[in-house]
Amino acid sequence: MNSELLKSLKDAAFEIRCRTIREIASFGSGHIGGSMSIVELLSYLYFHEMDVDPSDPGKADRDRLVVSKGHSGPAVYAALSLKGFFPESWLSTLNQGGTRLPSHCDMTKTPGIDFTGGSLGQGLSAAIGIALGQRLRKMEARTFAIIGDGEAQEGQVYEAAEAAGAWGVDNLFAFLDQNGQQLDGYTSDIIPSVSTVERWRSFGWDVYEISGHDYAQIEDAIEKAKAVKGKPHMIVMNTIKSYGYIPGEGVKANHSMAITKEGAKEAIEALREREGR
Ligand SMILES: Cc1ncc(C[n+]2csc(CCOP(=O)(O)OP(=O)(O)O)c2C)c(N)n1
Ligand SMILES: [Mg+2]
Repeated sequence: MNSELLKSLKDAAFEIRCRTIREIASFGSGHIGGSMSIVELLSYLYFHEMDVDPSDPGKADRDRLVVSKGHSGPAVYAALSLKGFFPESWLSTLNQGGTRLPSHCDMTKTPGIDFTGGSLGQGLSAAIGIALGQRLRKMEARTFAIIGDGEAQEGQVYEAAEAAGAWGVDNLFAFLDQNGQQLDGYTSDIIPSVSTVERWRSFGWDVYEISGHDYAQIEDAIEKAKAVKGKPHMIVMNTIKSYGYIPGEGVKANHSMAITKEGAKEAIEALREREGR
């Protein structure tokens, strides 16, 4: 990856993280863990990979992003505001009465959101339908989807996996946020699972395993995946839940946390210091 692009993506990620922390603090609590673990991916998709236009969010042949783990809304909204889909000031209304930014992503409320999440397990199925629709209409557009590793302990995900593999839905690029935790504990304590890579391969997918916090690895996996035809693509991202909200890193059950306005300032300063900004 060229150094100019890398710098611009790192700057975007830092800004998305700051906005996410402040946004959650404006409500007082929220889903910080699974928001922070996908920030590198969101910045890569919105600021490099995806063909989306903030001035025309409903454009029919745009790329789509299904954030199936819809509780990561705060980070998605931070990214959309930075991209220009709506003003940054909306972020301080997160989850409050009358807001256009509910705690879980809702495509009927927020410009730029392509899927209504909240009930886990369904997004990959929806993403397959969207990708097939693009294919039927002979569009160049792609569908991207983000699912959680706790979410991937639900059966519907594997019905979707099997169907997409069988149908060779190669304009579908899915990302598994393998942050090791679900709502109140470690995924391995809840269901110790077999290798995710082998599992997805067995369903006929084109599979990669990377660090989800490393832009060069994200780029490499997506570029390789784009060259593979006839199979859906799964990029398993090893991530740290709450990455960049330092008080939550390494904490068990850091899924949803209370953050005060003062705490937000301190957390942003700590991140600034760690990143040498
Ligand atoms: C069908 C369904 N069951 C349970 C929940 C409650 N719930 C919300 S988030 C969550 C944990 C999700 O874990 P994971 O998919 O790993 O998300 P992440 O770690 O990325 O936050 C659960 C169980 C839900 N939203 N939907
Ligand atoms: Mg998880």
